[in-house]
Amino acid sequence: MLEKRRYGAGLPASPLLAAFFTAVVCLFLWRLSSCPGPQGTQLVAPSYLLLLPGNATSLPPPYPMHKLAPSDRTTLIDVKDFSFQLNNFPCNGSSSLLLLVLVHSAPGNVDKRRTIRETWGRGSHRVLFLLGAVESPATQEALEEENRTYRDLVQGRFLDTYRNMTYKHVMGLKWTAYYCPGARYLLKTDDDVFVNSPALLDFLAQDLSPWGARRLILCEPFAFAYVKRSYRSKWRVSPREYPGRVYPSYCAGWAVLYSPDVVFLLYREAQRTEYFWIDDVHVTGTLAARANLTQTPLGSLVLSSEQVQFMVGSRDNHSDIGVFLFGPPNLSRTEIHRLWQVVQDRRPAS
Ligand SMILES: *[C@@H]1O[C@H](CO)[C@@H](O)[C@H](O)[C@H]1NC(C)=O
Ligand SMILES: *[C@@H]1O[C@H](CO)[C@@H](O)[C@H](O)[C@H]1NC(C)=O
Ligand SMILES: *[C@@H]1O[C@H](CO)[C@@H](O)[C@H](O)[C@H]1NC(C)=O
Ligand SMILES: *[C@@H]1O[C@H](CO)[C@@H](O)[C@H](O)[C@H]1NC(C)=O
Ligand SMILES: *[C@@H]1O[C@H](CO)[C@@H](O)[C@H](O)[C@H]1NC(C)=O
Ligand SMILES: *[C@@H]1O[C@H](CO)[C@@H](O)[C@H](O)[C@H]1NC(C)=O
Ligand SMILES: CC(=O)N[C@H]1CO[C@H](CO)[C@@H](O)[C@@H]1O
Repeated sequence: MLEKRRYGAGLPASPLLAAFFTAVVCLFLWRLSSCPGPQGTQLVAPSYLLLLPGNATSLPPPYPMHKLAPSDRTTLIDVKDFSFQLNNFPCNGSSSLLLLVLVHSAPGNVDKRRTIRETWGRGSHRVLFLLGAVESPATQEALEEENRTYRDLVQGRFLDTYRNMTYKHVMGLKWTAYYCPGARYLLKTDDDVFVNSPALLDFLAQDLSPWGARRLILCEPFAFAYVKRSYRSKWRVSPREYPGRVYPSYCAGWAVLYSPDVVFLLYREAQRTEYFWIDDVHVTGTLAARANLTQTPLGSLVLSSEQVQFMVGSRDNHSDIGVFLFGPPNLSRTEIHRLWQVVQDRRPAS
């Protein structure tokens, strides 16, 4: 049933197949005992599990909401009177959705949001933009207008500043747990990233599983990253904020794919863990470690900046570059439009 697909320079097929079968075996073992972790085997066992039709319904539900505190709904980490200023419910009324995408966006990035809506935001997946609060009433008025037009904004009552990004990330997990528990996969990304959404949907359904997964954090992991102590660094962290010298292994925040059980585990951990402002370190590193979760590398399913320049600079469809799922971060709107055009040209018209 797993069709062998060529991912160009991407993940080779055989480790994926191996991952798939190990996952199936693990799934059988899971209910009898616990699955062997990477430490228990010589092979690098995948840290995630894939679901099959028969298992999808027999496993414990990914969102045991009763395990959360009674005040959970109105709490966001240390904010005790949390609420959504703008909210939308695109998942109501459909019990299953393959992919939900939550895009971190700054309130002023109206053009970046428009670019995503015009390009990779289109398709059978759902895309929402996560925002914090703004101080200017005029900006808020503009956001409400944008919300009425596109119905894709989620705004929380915390100020949208870069030291508050962990609120945004955890708000995304909260939103998913409360308002979109049927989504099989959650992608967290940023508004300057290109997501090859048609290829990503194929990858989820054919190379992972259309019924979803468990314990999956798919991303570009960083291991042994030193805590920056230099006063010149934008990412300077004081010893009081983070006493350790090295961060736990964590994901580059611009493309992180979560399975639903992971969304819940990280959310629950976040709600009872002290705030730390570098959101990718905190959520995909510190909290993941506390929940015994490990990251799976995306490998070469990500385009390099050189490949983007090459694709943006010439006219053909670049079938030689092979399948990729993400462009790198910090892309301009022109680059995103061009990549979308390439992706459209490469796909057979349907
Ligand atoms: C969608 O469902 C949520 C809870 O599941 C509810 O709070 C919300 O009011 C619903 N919205 C609509 C528009 O149906
Ligand atoms: C945002 O848009 C949705 C959909 O049009 C609407 O139901 C909701 O009331 C809007 N929220 C605000 C605060 O304007
Ligand atoms: C967010 O950031 C601002 C300014 O950096 C700060 O004053 C505020 O306390 C932070 N937290 C929340 C919940 O808004
Ligand atoms: C994580 O694993 C350790 C050691 O195997 C165990 O003691 C701990 O209870 C686990 N924590 C969670 C949240 O599963
Ligand atoms: C992002 O791209 C701009 C030009 O498009 C460049 O000036 C800037 O240095 C880049 N930033 C990072 C962090 O790469
Ligand atoms: C892409 O270009 C190659 C060579 O120019 C061509 O053979 C191929 O059919 C094109 N693919 C699509 C989907 O247009
Ligand atoms: C534990 C469990 O539910 N296993 C099932 C997983 O799915 C396969 C295929 O549908 C079943 O044969 C197993 O019984």
